[in-house]
Amino acid sequence: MVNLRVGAVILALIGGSIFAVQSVRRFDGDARCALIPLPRNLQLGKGNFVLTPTASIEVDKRSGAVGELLASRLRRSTGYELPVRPLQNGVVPAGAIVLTTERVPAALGAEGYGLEVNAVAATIRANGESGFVYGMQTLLQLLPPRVFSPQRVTGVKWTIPCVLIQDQPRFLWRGFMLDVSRHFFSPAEVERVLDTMALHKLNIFHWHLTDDQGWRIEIKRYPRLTEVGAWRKRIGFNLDPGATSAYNAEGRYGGYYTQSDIREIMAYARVRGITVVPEIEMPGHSSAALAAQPEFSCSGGPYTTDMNEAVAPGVYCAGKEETFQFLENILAEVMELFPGGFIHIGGDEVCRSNWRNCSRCRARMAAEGLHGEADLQTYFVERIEKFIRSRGKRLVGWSEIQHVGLGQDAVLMDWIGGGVEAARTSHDIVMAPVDYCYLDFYQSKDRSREPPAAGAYLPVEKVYEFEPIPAGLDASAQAHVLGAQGNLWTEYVPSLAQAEYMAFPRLSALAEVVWSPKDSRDWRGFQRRWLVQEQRLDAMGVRYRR
Ligand code: TNX
Repeated sequence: MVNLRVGAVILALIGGSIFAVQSVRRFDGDARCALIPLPRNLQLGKGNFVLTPTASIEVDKRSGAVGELLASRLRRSTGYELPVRPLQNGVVPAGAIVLTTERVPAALGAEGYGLEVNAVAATIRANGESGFVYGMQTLLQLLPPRVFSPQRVTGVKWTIPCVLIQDQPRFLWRGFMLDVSRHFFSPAEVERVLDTMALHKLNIFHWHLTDDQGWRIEIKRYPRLTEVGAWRKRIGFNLDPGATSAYNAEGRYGGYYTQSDIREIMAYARVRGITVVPEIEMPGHSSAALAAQPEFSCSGGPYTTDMNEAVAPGVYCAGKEETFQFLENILAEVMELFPGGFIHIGGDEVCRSNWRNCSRCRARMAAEGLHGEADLQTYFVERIEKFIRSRGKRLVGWSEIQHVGLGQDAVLMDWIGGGVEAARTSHDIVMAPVDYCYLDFYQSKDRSREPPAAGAYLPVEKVYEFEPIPAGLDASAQAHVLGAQGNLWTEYVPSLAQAEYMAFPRLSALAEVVWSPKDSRDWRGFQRRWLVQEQRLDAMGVRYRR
């Protein structure tokens, strides 16, 4: 048993006499360590560590940035001005919080951390930045929930129970997707979303930046994409125009992120251990781009962003060479902004009927020996994939790219199937099946008591039951399951308040699914711990569903 062995190593290192050796499940009802997601191994000791205004945060080279982040978080709620300083010769001052790469148990890997809290000090050990980020989140969750308040809180004794934790995630890809096209969320709102992700040790923010109803990313070479494509006449989707404040001076609904907004958000994400995966939809879901640049469609337009259906007929012309030049120029700017390794190109729900009636598309099919529009879609995605690969990035695409002869590096994101087949042909996959991961679905069967949502029903208990590894995969195919993510499509989500209502508690349940060991899953325990998570979210001002 890996857990026991690592636990024993840590105990040997610090002399574990105050720790009763008991499993994590025995303690998950203890409000003092109601952690979400549940750590791999937790032992609760006797007594507390008390954080005082004279404490310090001791860091080494790899932990300086996280140390600063921790200091600023603690400053806001406790009012303590804790100095962040280099750990001197391993000497730990009494009352300190220590973040160190020294004596890290080997089994922890890149994202793991150890946390040892005793009456004298709280020590996080990790191999690198992400481990420190997760150790910090656990430390914060062990403090009274009001530590998450953005304002100073008085009258709270800032104690942490003595614990010994060894933790690391089950999956590499622990994602959340936000659709900012159907509804626009400001940079400040996106950063709040990143805060709630960080709280849950989620590490991939999939940013759905373009779709039929709005183009949200500034592209310097094609300014019309945002001048035209970022705006629509009205909010649409039969929603109350007062539900949002995202209007411009002419009263048009929408908005976009400048490249400098994006750089700021990227920095914000990076220190929180979050990789941002941008999505630029193609060849379908592209009405907003075509409203701005109709010359890249088959018919020449016109196209509009003003539509209330999730699926619209906006499709790039696959016959014109200029289309590919246009998309590659866009992707080149996107890759500059997003240093992470993944570029999502959508690929879902392509209305191919335009192609059937287009002489250029037919000429392309003839020239390339393609039999019909489905083959043309394959050609399209393969061509873009080659471009992305030539720039050293990995393409990610929705289920519909499954028939494409993709390079080995491409990743399939399964929403309606295709994952099993892709994993069997040694492609990495991310699971986001509609049955378990669609956070735009109703949370209650009694729709009259819920805000309007997408058609289906997905209660939190069902999300909690989700198993990301599809049945029937052998061990080598299982290794291709990078992880899973929750998707928040926003046709019916016009505000951050409602996005939070749709996301929580379901995203908290999913965070445990992707982080915690499969055999530690315990719905009753999760419900008890959720009551404490509610207090943390209250302190953060997050408007979750009770
Ligand atoms: C399908 S999931 C879509 C989205 C919609 C969503 C509504 C996917 C790849 N495409 O465009 O917003 O359903 O639930």
